Amino acid sequence: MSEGTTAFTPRVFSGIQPSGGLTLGNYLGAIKRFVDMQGSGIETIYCVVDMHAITVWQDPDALRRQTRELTAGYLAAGLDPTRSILFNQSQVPEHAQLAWIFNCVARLGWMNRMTQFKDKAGKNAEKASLGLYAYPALMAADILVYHATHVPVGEDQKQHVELTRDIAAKFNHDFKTDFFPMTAPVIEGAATRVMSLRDGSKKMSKSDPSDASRINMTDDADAIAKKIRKAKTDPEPLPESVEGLKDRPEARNLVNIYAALSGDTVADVMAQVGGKPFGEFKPLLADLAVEKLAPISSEMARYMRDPAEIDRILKDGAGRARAIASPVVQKTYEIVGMVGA
Ligand code: AQP
Repeated sequence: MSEGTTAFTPRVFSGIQPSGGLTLGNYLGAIKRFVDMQGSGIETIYCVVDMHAITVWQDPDALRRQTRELTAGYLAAGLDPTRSILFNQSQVPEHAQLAWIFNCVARLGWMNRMTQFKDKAGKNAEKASLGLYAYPALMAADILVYHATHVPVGEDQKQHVELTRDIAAKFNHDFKTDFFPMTAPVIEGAATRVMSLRDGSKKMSKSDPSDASRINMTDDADAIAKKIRKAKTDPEPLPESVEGLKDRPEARNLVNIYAALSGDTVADVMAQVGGKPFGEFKPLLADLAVEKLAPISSEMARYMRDPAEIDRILKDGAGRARAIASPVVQKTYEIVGMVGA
């Protein structure tokens, strides 16, 4: 990890929205890397960002279930709540407190450039919630309320982490301070952008209306094999080398998924499977996906049978998170000039 502000103690923060079931994209682009960072000797803080999830409509019962299911996914994939701080955002009100300050720092012009808002609001932006528009300022608060120096994310979140740096820089400049760090996005590995199985130009997403477009972490072996068998591809066999994947988005996506699941480089994978027809490659990929995902999904199911234990873990994590976040908000209020801070 590099590029983060050196004057600050390295600290990792990241989060996932409980806006649906977890996908293979969330696992490979985020959770698997969160787990890897847990052993790096740096403090790691991971969040279920429920306040982000409600920027689009969430049924309350579904939100409760998805929050616990995402927590179960974190735990089943290997996050250890004694080594990482694991909590849900709404239990730490300092995120919302700092977000308001950042709403007053961020400029409308910056927010208007956020591509995720444009994608999610679609043609009907007038009907989108104000929260969806302000989402990146809340994300900046999530990160900076812990003075996090590094944020592991998928490619799609890069622009939001850059905005976080802009907000920190403007705050520091306006108030003549160096209170907030310049956080670095950490976007690494073969699966920083896992694409839809139905359309190689769209990212795999939990809110895609087509279930066939994604592998869910709760899918059983049959469903995984079927979705991979039906994944859209072109009619040619796999190319012989990595360069041959360049203009073949669907083939490249499946090879990237294989590499991320196996832990091999894309070049190694191509050395093993280059030239094979999809009829041979897809069953290999399906077997690997089942081998890697089945133990996680059965662990998730085990955690979900004890929701009280999940809630206890989240509450404990929230207490530890607040111990870091509260002094940061107090100091921010003091810098801004709030009386009583
Ligand atoms: N397809 C993906 N490939 C790689 N990484 C991905 N991530 C999401 N999709 C992919 C990464 O997962 C983390 C959590 O994302 P999120 O749930 O907070 O929001 P998102 O990026 O909007 O994810 P989804 O699945 O597409 O959710 P919805 O459908 O609700 O919008 C992030 O690090 C993200 O980069």
